[in-house]
Amino acid sequence: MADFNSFMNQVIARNPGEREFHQAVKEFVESIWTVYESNPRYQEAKILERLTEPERVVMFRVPWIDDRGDVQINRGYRVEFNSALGPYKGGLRFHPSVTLSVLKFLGFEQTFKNSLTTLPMGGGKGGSDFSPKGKSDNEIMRFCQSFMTELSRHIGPSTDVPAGDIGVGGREIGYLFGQYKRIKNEFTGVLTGKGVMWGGSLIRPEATGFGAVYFVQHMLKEMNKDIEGHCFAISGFGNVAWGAILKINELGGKVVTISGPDGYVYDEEGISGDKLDYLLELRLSNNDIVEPYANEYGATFFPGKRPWIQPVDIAIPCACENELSEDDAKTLVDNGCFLVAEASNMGCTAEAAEILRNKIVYAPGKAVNAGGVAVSGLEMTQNSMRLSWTRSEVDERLHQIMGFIHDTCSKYGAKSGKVDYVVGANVGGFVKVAEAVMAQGVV
Ligand code: 2IT
Repeated sequence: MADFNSFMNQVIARNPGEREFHQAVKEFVESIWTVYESNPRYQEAKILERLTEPERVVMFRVPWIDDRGDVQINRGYRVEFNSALGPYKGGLRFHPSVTLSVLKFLGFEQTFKNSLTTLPMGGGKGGSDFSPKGKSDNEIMRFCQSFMTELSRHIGPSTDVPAGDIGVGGREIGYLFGQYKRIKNEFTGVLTGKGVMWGGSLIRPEATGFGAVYFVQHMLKEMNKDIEGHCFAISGFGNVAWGAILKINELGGKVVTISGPDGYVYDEEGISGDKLDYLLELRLSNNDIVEPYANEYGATFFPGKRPWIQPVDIAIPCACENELSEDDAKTLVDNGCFLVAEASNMGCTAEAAEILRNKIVYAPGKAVNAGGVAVSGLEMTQNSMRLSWTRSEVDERLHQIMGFIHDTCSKYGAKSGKVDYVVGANVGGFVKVAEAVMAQGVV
């Protein structure tokens, strides 16, 4: 008989010190355990042992020369987690917090997220501890070129298709793509998030945020509510926050917060119109601070604080893992927040997620933020067909996919007239991957 605690102990012993990876595996395995326990086929095939072991991990040196002429060394990674459903697919993160543990947790989660999208994509994640903060455009280009010089040996349009994540946007994808093309002498869909003039998909920059809001619309519909008239707290000020705010405004909601590593901004008037374009400027400034927004628009800046102390109806974390703690969850609930949807990956700590799940309505990142990778999947399709779809074609498919994901959550997470989105997303993502692994034999 399988035992959950001994399984987790094995995972911890095999991956010492990898806290984020342990956290992601624990949350996932806990919620699929009854399915696993009641399925001897999965146990005999050691499905969980196989799903928690990446198929391949590549780690490499990334040497580059800064503007002063000094040699700099960073560490590059690509975690190719699981290819049962398609080529490895997932973003690249450039941030000083990047470690093997972080990328393993992200690659693990990506596998089930990608499964939920209904598109044929395996799971992977990569990146570097490189910090774009304060770097010049030329430094970023030289770093990207050096990173890709090694990464190009391991990826390809039918093997592994990276994209952006924190610290990797359209500019970085451009430099990475250029170097790949130069090395391989091939113009292929090896990366997603490309510029629309050279193979990118319309709506990809907006997709994670738009998809998250479409998912929230479905959650609200279950409660006979909608976006209009509700007040939102958003964290972060990057690509995901931007897309989410854009869509919330369009649907009649009001967003009053954004945040950065320096603190959060409260804008009573709501973040809309020109203020949204200003977010894009802030990101490209490479300073990684949000305070200038407050100065520009006369909003209030709370240094060193997170936005979760602000009373709101709905909170959407859009920054990074473990950005919402147990205390934050309690404060949100006490202040009347009734829904939290993670647009960041594992945005809530395990303790926070537990509180939100029991007291209000909560959905995890792998369901909520899957719109980003879904439109990446659509970019791959368009690249294979060598044509591009219109904005409305892509948006319609994104809508449809977020609806499918919500249906899957409802199907597998139905619990006394409500939806448990953690169980729904994890079991829904798991069943497909597990069946594909079974069908493909011991490989
Ligand atoms: O976390 C994510 O799903 C992403 N960073 C997007 C991955 C992708 O391949 O578009």
